[in-house]
Amino acid sequence: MSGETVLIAQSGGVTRLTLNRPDKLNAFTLAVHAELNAGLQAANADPQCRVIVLTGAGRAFSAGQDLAEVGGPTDASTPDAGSRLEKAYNPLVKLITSLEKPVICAVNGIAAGAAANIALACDLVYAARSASFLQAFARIGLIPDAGGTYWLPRQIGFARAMGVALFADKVTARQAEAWGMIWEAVPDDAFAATVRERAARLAAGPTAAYRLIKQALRRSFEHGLADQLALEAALQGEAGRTRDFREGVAAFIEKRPARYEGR
Ligand code: T3D
Repeated sequence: MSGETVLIAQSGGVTRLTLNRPDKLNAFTLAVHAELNAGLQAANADPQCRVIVLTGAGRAFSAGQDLAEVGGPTDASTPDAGSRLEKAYNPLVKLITSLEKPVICAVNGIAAGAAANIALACDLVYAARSASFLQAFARIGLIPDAGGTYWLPRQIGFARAMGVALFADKVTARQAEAWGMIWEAVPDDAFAATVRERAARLAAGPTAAYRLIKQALRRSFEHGLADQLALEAALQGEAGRTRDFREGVAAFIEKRPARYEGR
């Protein structure tokens, strides 16, 4: 299943996709987009996959768009920045946010440019303490993209969003955690094991309910209270009809661990 630029491995209900251009800090090319897109779609459709982990090989998560692939501003043969977003980054962000399984982003090292915002589109972000997030765009005369202007004000507030976008300084993993931009900054020596343990824990959980939890939280951005309450009632109706709900209640009554099947 692995391609040249994205490695794919599956074990114990967890599908791991690793961006694999370590010598270029896993910068995104069109080939990376194509392989990542196909890998995510396959994982979403695969009944054996209950959790997806996205990470990077080597010392970086990713340095964002491969600037060598961009071409000069006068090179008429390369698509402009806006059309690259429409063709590659926007579909990727929409795909990640529509996946039915929990998506963990394991930020093993720097996440710069579009890659920082692709991380923010994932459901849970774990970062190694030595990792950082860099809205690198203003350093090269661009604006935050791949959802950055959407996630940042919602996650860290307007003042911090403006500061990180304009100054384009690194945000450390611990700062990102303290600001509510990510779920957890983990000491480097515990990072790999922590991500493995959290992914395994989710993979053994009621993954049908996770799909509905994701929908409820993601759609809350579009709704007022009345609409959100109605959505909760509809999705809870669905959750209440799953085998996992019956099993969860039975396990509670019988004082034993639940055995969830994800349906
Ligand atoms: O036009 C459009 O497509 C619009 C969409 C834009 C989306 C974006 O993501 S724009 C933002 C693009 N990313 C950046 O501007 C970040 C560029 N990289 C850096 O600023 C630095 O590399 C880092 C701060 C991330 C890390 O610095 P450092 O000192 O640890 O590593 P380095 O020495 O700069 O990089 C190591 C190698 O990776 C180096 O290659 P070499 O010289 O050893 O062969 C470097 O050129 C390469 N590399 C790093 N980032 C990129 C890259 N190669 C291509 N594209 C990159 N983005």
